[in-house]
Amino acid sequence: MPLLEGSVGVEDLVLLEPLVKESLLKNLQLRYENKEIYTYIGNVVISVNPYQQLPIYGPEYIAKYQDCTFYELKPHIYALANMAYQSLRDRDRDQCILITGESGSGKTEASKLVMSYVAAVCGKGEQVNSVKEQLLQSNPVLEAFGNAKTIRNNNSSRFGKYMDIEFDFKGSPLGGVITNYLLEKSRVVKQLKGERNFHIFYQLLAGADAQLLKALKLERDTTGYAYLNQEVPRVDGMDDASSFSAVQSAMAVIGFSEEEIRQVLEVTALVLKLGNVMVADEFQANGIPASGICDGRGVQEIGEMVGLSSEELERALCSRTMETAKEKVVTALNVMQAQYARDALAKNIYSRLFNWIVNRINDSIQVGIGEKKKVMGVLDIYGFEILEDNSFEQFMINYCNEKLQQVFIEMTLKEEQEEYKREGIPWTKVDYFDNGIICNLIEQNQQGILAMLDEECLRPGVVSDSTFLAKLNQLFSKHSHYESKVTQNAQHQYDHTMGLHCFRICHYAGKVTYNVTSFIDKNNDLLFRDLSQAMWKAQHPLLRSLFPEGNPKQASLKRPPTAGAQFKSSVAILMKNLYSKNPNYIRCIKPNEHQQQGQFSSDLVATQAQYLGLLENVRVRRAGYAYRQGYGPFLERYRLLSRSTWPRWNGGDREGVEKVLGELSISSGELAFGKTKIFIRSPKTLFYLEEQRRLRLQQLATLIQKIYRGWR
Ligand code: AD9
Ligand code: MG
Repeated sequence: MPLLEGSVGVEDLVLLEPLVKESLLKNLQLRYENKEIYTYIGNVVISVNPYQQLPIYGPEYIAKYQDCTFYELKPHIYALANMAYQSLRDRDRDQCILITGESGSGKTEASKLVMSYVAAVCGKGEQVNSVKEQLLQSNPVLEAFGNAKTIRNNNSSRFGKYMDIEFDFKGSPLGGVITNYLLEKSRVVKQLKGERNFHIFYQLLAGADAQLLKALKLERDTTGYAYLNQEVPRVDGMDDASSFSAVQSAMAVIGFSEEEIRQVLEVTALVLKLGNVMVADEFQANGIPASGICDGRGVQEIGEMVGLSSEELERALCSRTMETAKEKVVTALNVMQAQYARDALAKNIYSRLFNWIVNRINDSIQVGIGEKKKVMGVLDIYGFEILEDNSFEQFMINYCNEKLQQVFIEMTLKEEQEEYKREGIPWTKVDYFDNGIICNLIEQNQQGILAMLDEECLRPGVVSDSTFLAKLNQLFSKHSHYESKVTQNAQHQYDHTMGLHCFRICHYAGKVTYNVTSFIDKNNDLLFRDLSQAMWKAQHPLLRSLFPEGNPKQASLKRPPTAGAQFKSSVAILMKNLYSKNPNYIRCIKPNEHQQQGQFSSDLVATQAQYLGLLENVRVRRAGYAYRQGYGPFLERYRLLSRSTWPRWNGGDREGVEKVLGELSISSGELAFGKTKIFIRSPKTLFYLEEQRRLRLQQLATLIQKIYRGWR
């Protein structure tokens, strides 16, 4: 039980004295500098990204953690994975592992550590191994299509991921299901300075052999592609060519046929080629400036590749058909509109391809209905975001984090409560900040911000981001968690730092100002019907299947749900799923902005500690009893403190613990004797015990030395 080691800080923040922000940061820093990247808050693991390979992973460490209980060894993700897996296998409790933190903090690496740990310890045999391989190989495929280099992380996941791993009653893996959230599709057509498009584009160009490139009508050189940022064709330490062969073999292991892999690559190539389709004023129709396609060869190549006439594609990209009950009106798009249409098409093809890949993986790893299952869910999802300019995407991400915080508080308290109940100890209610009010502000049916946004999107008449904001201002001006430039009431001072197009939410993690520009557009997420119909006409089976609404027979006038509504319902499903399981938390922290080992920026960590609610977490955990331990291990550690139990004790563990604590005259309010565990209220008592133990060990050492000298 190495909980208290002076030189590297406390291993469990529950034992921190005094419990303030500064000491929490100092403790994490001290540990980080000693390459102790993991720290507990009870059974929550805090992980600080080391940005270097530490020798604490692999089979030898897995074996060590496999044989131990949670607090026996140093804090580690393996300890958490082990506890979750054992509880699933032996106590039949479904588990979920929630990994949060900001970009680059190490969430995806943590999720892979959990998966590799579980794969190493669960089940054996040919069939089981092939399931494990499929589950593990889903990572390189999803990372190729869903990750990209950003300024914050060279391998940043641009989507949220939840994966259920399913086991049989013996704890052997049967398969799994992956759910993905909000792929950042705008990246397909535009990247910030210093960033790249999704890895797969570069991998394909670097890794495809000459024959494949020729078949896809691609050039190896990335400079020829408008959608690929010309500044950063390569990422340090990343080998695109070898990743490409790894992705192809991973797809094969999962069960993609050669034909399917070919079609996926064709659609990927199609997106790249679409970016090169130049739209410009080429002809004037009836004196109105209209767009035409300059690069006829590109369109023709695309057409040939996917079995679509170039005229059809050109028409879809450059005009728009408005249908009323009586007539069809075709209008030509101007250059800007046509470019917008082209980019919208590219984004849609890519994000639908990504969804298709996730579904295809699920087809392979899915477990048959009716098989008895135990489930471990792993959630690797974007953390709370405050950027310089926060838009619709940040609003969605922060909403999701608000919900996760709600789960966290409720489940942590519930878990505490259940443990006390199990142990027969009275439970006293804990006061905590309930963020339900913020969740409601965002999601409440017919009344929340998302509902207002949908209402604006569906309302006939002139609708704009400004009318949406006006509506919010009118409805929420008195809400304690809503602010804007025009809401001036007793609580809010007139704020000069906030733009006129902004509103601000006081999230549990801090205030975030959102710019409403393009909220309506992003929420609508509509693709011109001309484009979906053209895609559906393509002969290419995969491309065609991505646009079912393009089938004129199926086209209904009912519009698809908005992006906000879809996200809200997928978050609701996720929450329901999480609530049905026993939660385990990994909180990831990024120590510096430079992806550098050894650097610990206190300011940066302080902000994250606040977003992650670490202090609150410790507070909740300490609200009842800060520390608990089974009678056996507790007695083993402290029995040397009592003459009754040292050097020999023949009674039961609980009686032994009672003897030890009784002799030390610890006040009875500090202790609670549960059915299997002793509970200690404040860390000070534990420190006192540790100090007594240290003194006693010194005494014993001196005694032994004396005896030894006497012998000599
Ligand atoms: V993002 O929100 O997807 O942009 P993540 O997922 O939080 O982000 P990621 O796991 O990708 O971060 O970690 C970023 C990089 O940090 C990795 O590519 C590794 O180079 C590095 N990293 C993270 N965790 C570890 C670790 N335990 N050991 C060594 C690590 N390196
Ligand atoms: Mg990630």
